[in-house]
Amino acid sequence: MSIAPAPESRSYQTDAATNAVATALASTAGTPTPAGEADPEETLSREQLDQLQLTRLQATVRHAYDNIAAYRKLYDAHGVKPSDLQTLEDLANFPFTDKEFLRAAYPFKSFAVPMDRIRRIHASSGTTGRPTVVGYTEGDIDRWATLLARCLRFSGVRPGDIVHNAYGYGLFTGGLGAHYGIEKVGGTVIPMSGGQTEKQIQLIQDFRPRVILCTPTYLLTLADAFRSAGLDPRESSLEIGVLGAEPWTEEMRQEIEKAFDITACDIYGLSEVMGPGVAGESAQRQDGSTIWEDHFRPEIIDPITEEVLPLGHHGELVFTTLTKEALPIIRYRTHDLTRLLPGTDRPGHRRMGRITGRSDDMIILRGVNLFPTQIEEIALGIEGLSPHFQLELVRPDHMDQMTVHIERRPETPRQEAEAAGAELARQIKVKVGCSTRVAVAEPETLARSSGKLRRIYDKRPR
Ligand code: DLL
Repeated sequence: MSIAPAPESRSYQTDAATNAVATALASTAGTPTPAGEADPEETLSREQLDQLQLTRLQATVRHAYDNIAAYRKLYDAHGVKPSDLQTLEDLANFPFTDKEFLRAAYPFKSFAVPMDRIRRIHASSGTTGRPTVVGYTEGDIDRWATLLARCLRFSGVRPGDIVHNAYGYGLFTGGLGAHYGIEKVGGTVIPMSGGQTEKQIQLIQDFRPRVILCTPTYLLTLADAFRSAGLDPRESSLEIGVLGAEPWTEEMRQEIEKAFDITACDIYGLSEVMGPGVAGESAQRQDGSTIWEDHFRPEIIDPITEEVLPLGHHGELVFTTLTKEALPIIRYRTHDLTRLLPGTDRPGHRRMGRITGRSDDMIILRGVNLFPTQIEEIALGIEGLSPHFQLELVRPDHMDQMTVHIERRPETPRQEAEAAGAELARQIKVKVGCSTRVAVAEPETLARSSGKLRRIYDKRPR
């Protein structure tokens, strides 16, 4: 592994304008909130949020332009400047950014503050090439913990709760991001991290946490491990799961809730924008994650034409951060496909629908577009099939073929499971529009993951 060169020495703006930005951002550091109550900014009306967003957006764009060479270059090339941002709608005139934009600034050139103000680094692995590096100031870390605490509270977590944190610790934002939020909400954190499944079971039995944080697929792995140990997961102390980091369906929520007899809520986020806690779900409503719009401005765009789409339309989620000091990110293309919905429990803040997939996870099979969540949804509606499946793609004789490898449920006899597999193939053909093979596998034979699960094994020649 190569050692990154020291960042070039750069000068950072310290004029009155930037000081004003710092003051505007600093004023957002977390205000302690009594148990169960909303932060004052959580209850702002849409009009108040629009006003707040505009002020923070103007400060963020100015901050990025003044302190990050890549933004200055991008905006100069596009002929836009911070002062062009007079209304929220003006944001649409600014160019998008993406993973490549951040990678080109590897490792630290995307930071808008001097290195001595960076308190923490995380990185998202990516499957190839350089990781995407993200950095946080002390204020960023504090705001992150506040938002995470907000999500946890929204999902029913209370001060005094013991919280088993099985998101991976390390460069991944899940573990540490959740950790500080649990402390901030007044909970007791068990910093378990991912993996060591048997140990997880032992600690859940002994420490009796009320809440668990992990990916939805890992919670299913834990359910199986409980049963293998002769224990009933429904008898565990767990009452709430705050689950995210990978796409999951309503059918999966029901599967998990039934397995553990818990309330399962969604939590969404991505490293480039902050980490977990960009949006969280109300335990009362379970109607999709509410985006914390005092800190993030979401947009939905058509991924092909890049046109901004109205509320309710399905497309690619784009985020602009409003209070980030170290790594302001403007119009960042997440590749996550979903739609924006009006606010409910927090009426001013919009919600997001479930992520149906990532545009880079879309399988194109003989011209038909397909996402693993579609298979999950169909499979979980068929008795005898488990939620453990993988999609294998091959191309013999220049013809794409997909096989769904799916485990039967342990209590379902082989013959019945085969019939269920044939039913799965039939329903995929009817609902998705493509022919697939289904291979029914024995229980606990397909790969499990302690974090984000890989569903797609694409073996087609590039
Ligand atoms: O996965 C942050 C996170 C950690 C979120 C723990 C929730 C819980 P990244 O590794 O950068 O960050 O991956 C971000 O994961 O763009 C989505 O594709 C996916 N993702 C995250 N949360 C959800 C969710 C973390 N609730 C990428 N539903 C995102 C669906 C999700 N997909």
